[in-house]
Amino acid sequence: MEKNHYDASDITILEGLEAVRLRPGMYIGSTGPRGLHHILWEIVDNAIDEAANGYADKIDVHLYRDGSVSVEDNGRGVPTDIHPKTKVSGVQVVYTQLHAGGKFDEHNYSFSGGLHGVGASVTNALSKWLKVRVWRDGTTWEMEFHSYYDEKKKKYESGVPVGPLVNTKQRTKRHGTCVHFLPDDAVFSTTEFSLSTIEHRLNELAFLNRGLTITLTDDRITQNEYEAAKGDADSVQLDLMGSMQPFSATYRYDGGISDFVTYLNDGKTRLYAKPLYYKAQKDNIQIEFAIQHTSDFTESLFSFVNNIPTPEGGFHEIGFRGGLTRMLNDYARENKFLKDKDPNFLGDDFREGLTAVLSIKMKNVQFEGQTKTKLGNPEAKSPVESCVVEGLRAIAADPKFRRAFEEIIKKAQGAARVRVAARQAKDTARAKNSIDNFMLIGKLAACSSRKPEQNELFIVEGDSAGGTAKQARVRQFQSILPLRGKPLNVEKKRLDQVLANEEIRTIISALGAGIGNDFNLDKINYHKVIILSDADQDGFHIRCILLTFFFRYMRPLISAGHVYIGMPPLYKVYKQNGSAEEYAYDDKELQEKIEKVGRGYLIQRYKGLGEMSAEQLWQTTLDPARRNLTQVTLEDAVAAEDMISTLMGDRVEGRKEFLAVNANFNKTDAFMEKVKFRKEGDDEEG
Ligand code: 1YM
Repeated sequence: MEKNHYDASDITILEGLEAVRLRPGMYIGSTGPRGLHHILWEIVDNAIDEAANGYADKIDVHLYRDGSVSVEDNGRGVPTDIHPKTKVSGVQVVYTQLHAGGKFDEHNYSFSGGLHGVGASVTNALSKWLKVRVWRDGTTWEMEFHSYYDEKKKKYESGVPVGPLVNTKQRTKRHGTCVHFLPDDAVFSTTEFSLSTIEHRLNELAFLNRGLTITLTDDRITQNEYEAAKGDADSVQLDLMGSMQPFSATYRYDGGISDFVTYLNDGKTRLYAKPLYYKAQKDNIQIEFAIQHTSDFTESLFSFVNNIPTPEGGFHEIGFRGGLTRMLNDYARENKFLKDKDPNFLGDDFREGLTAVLSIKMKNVQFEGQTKTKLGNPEAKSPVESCVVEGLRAIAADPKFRRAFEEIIKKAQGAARVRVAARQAKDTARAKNSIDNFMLIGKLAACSSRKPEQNELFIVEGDSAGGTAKQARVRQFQSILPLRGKPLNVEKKRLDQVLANEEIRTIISALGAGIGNDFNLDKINYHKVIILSDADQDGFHIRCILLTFFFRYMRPLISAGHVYIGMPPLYKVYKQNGSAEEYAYDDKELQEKIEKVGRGYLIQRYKGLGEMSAEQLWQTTLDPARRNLTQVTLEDAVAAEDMISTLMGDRVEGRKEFLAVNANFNKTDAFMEKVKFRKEGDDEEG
């Protein structure tokens, strides 16, 4: 391993990589699972850019059993000629210089660099080894880099070339680039790539890059194991091939983001057959959108800037919404859906049941917001707005789409009618609020502190468990709100019906921050809202209903990380004589605790929270020092949307199956897989 740099010109370069080693967080955000995947996205981004520029149409991602990963494209191949300024090969520049500069990043690189875009050299700096193979000019080139501890210098050397770029002289007609690397376990807290994260992102990239074929292979798991994990147990026994073959999948969408919308609306009742799609370039911004309305009542807009999701929205979304409202109001008036004396529809009316994907590409993006996923470029607004107006006009002019626009207007008319009714219901609810506050005195055991940052609201299933929790809590900062029955399933209800439900109103007034568009995160009375339900089907259902409610009507509460799941233990392992007492939260832990307690152990299985004494409930579930809380995050709004409609929506069959599979929810929880959770105190989500 003593073969160091072979060329003097490496020195300055390597100082850059050293900085990356020293402060990985500055370059990739964290050294947790997010950062690990980030270094993969850097490489994938380069391949995507090559495809977006029209030089490649295939990308293969391969996960290996040794923890390494490779990305291959069939583009031009990273340049192999000598870079005039640094006097080393293009390949070496790309993998050893931060933000590969010089002649290489003038034109084509214009659209990359957003959340990612720190460059492939960062991947190299944080890998044990990285191997590049380039097929270009009829031959095959190879170069390898490694990171190691230098005993003499007493420090880490990162991303050092093992040798120069070599022309292997293997003649080939191929062209393209393959990058294979092993993330350094000295850098990352975990080096295990998540198949579901990668699947999801590659699928998304395939939607966003129409016609591009992306394949994913995972040697770590067989096709059968994958299907079994997905719950497709029946097909497993039959498929002999699948028991040997590694998991692999191909993503390709010739309909691009129109296919994306179709996918998002799967299982929903669509108001017109095909999504409406338009693409244009305005003021150096590439804009495309696809929309389709369903019979649902909520809006799902998924926006992207340079292929990066922007769940926090920003100026492009503002432009999109503005354009939609303007064009559709004009259309409604021109076609006499609105009489002269009628007021315009509100934007909300046109967005009821709307599923939309908006994808723009622009230079110099500025990301803002809590998670840096909000577009902060004001200049994006007006081009997007005029593109939407122009696009929808062009589509509406085509007689084929006449019915679609009629349906959209009809839907808006319904929404406007309900809006007026909801306003009245809300006023009633508000008037009733003072009454509710009285009722709450009996129901909500409020804490004494007035500091929302410290305060916790436990929403507890059942009056009896609620009573125990009231005894067990620390009065100063813990509030208890027992829920009587199952709260209303909010998925298919309109706002006015939701507000008419007593349990829901109780939660709204306890939180004190309003609901829907009026929801104001700054006003919340609690920074931890903890759902505490039994470890059985009913409890699981209640939890899902509450999460759906928060997802639909208080989404910022989830995105800001204020919602948690409290995990009561499933078992107590103890000795009759009281010399030992341990709690286990799942079956695996049960085995551990049995071993710990040793001979003569007894097991108590908790069927519900109500079976616990106040003392036990405090020790296991309420005490911040000992409890097991999982934070709910909206890592992935698409997956959440999907799961919530499987659980609660039209697809009743899927829901039954799901509940049956997940009856033991502390152990295998597909919901948890989809709507990602994180443990209290973790630095990031997985
Ligand atoms: C598996 C990862 O990196 N492909 C890739 C990268 C580049 C090119 C082609 C490329 C770009 C340009 C010209 C250009 C890169 N080149 C550079 C740099 N796949 C992967 N495919 N010729 C080839 O942008 O002008 C950085 S990435 F800087 F060297 F041009």
